[in-house]
Amino acid sequence: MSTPATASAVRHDGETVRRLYRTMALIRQFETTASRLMASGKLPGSVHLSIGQEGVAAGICDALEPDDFITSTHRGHGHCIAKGGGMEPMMAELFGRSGGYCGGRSGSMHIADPKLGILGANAIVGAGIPIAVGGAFSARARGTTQVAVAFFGEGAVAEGAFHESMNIAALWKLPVIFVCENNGYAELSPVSVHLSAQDVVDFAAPYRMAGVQVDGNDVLAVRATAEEAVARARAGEGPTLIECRTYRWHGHFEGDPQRYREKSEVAAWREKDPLVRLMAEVSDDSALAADLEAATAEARELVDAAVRWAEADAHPETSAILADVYRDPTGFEAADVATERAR
Ligand SMILES: Cc1ncc(C[n+]2csc(CCOP(=O)(O)OP(=O)(O)O)c2C)c(N)n1
Repeated sequence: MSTPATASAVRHDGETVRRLYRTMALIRQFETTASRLMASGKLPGSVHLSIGQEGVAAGICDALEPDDFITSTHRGHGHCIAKGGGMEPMMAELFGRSGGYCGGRSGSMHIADPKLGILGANAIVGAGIPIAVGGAFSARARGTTQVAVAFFGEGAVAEGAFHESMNIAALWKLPVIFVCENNGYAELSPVSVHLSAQDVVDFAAPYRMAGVQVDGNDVLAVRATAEEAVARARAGEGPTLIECRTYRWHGHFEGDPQRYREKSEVAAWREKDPLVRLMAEVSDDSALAADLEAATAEARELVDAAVRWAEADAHPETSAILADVYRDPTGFEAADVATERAR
């Protein structure tokens, strides 16, 4: 696995370390709280948590600009938070309340906020990948410097959408970054039984694109890898496939009895906690370490406040159930053309 040279530079940049840790702490706190709420029966539907994988979302999104795009998965809270998602609308969406990002109609797996460049989490495995390629194509067509990131698990690598997207993105040198969070399992199946290649990064070569495998629990290495991929994309040099090796501490979904893996395996990965690791990296700088401790307390307060906000929020009206599903075709073309021209 490679550790880009710039990782060591970032290691000494206190502001970047603070930002990365703060993002990871927010994700950890948000999801730990979601787990507790789910267990106590307060959340409807189902949630899939990324606890243990925070280094990927934080490291990749930190290298992006606010108007860059991301697409996400059924395990997408971390990606949305790292791209700037607010605690209150995120939490309200999990509660199914009207102040949620999608008016309480999407639940955990479909959070979207186009204003933040979040083109949507997606419960269909692999479905976000071509959407990110579309975002990159639109950036090219509009002449902007935006890049698009597709987050997906290694389970999506077995889908046709992944290969079609890789092919066209490489052929057209689109500004897109394919970020595979390889956590070793697709639902209950280990990689060894569902994927021909054990290293997802091996799929970069046949599509003639840059490929990097990185330790996903080393947020500084992820950040540095992302920076290089973003620079490549913005320079018109085409896409990059980044395989981040990581692990989810919780089951595939909350309540999953997890009979498919050994407790010792989970315990070994918990030892590689990305937050503890970053904290250890800066332990010789007591002021910085104290700031990181404070970020944990701050994250707890923000998430607790978001829970109170969401619980007090109203349920959506039943009559709003089809809102934003169908677009009124009246005046569609004229309005769209005017918007595009005004850009
Ligand atoms: C097209 C499609 N096939 C199957 C499923 C059922 N399913 C939901 S999550 C999942 C596993 C996904 O694994 P991976 O992409 O590795 O992501 P992870 O859960 O590990 O984050 C499957 C098969 C689905 N949602 N969509």
